[in-house]
Amino acid sequence: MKEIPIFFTFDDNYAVPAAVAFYSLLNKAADNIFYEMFVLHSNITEENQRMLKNVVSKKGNGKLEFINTNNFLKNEWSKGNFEGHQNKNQFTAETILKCFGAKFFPQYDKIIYSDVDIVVTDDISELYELDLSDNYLAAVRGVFNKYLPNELSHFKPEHYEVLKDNYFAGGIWVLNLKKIRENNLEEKMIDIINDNTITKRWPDQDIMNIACANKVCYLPLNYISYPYLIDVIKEPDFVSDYSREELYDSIINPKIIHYAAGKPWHNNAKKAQIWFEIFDYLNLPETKIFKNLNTNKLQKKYKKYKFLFNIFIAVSIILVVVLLLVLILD
Ligand SMILES: [Mn+2]
Repeated sequence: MKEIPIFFTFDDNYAVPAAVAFYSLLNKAADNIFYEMFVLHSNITEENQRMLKNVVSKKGNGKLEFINTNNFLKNEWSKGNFEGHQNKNQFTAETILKCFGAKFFPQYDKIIYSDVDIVVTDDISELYELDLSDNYLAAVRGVFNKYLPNELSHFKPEHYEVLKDNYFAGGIWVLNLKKIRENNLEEKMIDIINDNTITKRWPDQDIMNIACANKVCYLPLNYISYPYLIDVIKEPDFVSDYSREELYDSIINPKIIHYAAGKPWHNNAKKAQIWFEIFDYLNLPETKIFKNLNTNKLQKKYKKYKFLFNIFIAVSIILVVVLLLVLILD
């Protein structure tokens, strides 16, 4: 058995997506692989912790542990220059914890980090075998860096110059904890968090990219297979550092499907079926993060009728007043 440590960090709202992600990871693991799984968190309920442990124990090839971070960096998060504050649904204080694996996992020299808005569609244990040499991490180069105008436009010139060809995404990392400790990189990252002259649009990614510039080992795009990429690459002005072969290979042979933009539970994601198959199998509940298409439609209908009803009431009142005036003046 080969034991592979992997950690995740999310808040209580993401317990259900995490269940799907965990099951898919264990379900696709090769026979000789055992995952030591950890969750960094500050508010996941006992009930959800039990539910997630049950999901992990289903396959018998993983163990799950919850680590309460006791609000580590919560204060820095609330005061920091994070554009993500404007979009509380997308980013929470937990987002930046993924940069701090060295602090929370002193027992390891290397660890995998993964998002939980994913479905793992292949064995990914080879990630742990990668020779990181003296790089801080392995990550996937951003596929939209050159195409989407707001991907990197927030960087100051000195950061932009360094990162424009190298900026990596945040969905999956292999962290070289030994190297990170040796060079006190976590202190440097806290300085970046506290430096309000640096705008952090993509909180975790920006911190890590600035701190790790030029010390990165790149993974194939297959580890972040974007469901919507197939549509984007057909745009006539699409540009990317990836070749056409690499782009299509990530779509045809995904290792991890990453619902980075549209989420299956918002009913607006491509390739959502594979996610819902696992969701159904695990008998998971539709929690408050779910946006049900049917109820939304009903709500829209109700709004329309409410509008008409209000007009009807207004017109009736006017008619009654006019009628009264006519009667009085008569
Ligand atoms: Mn994600």
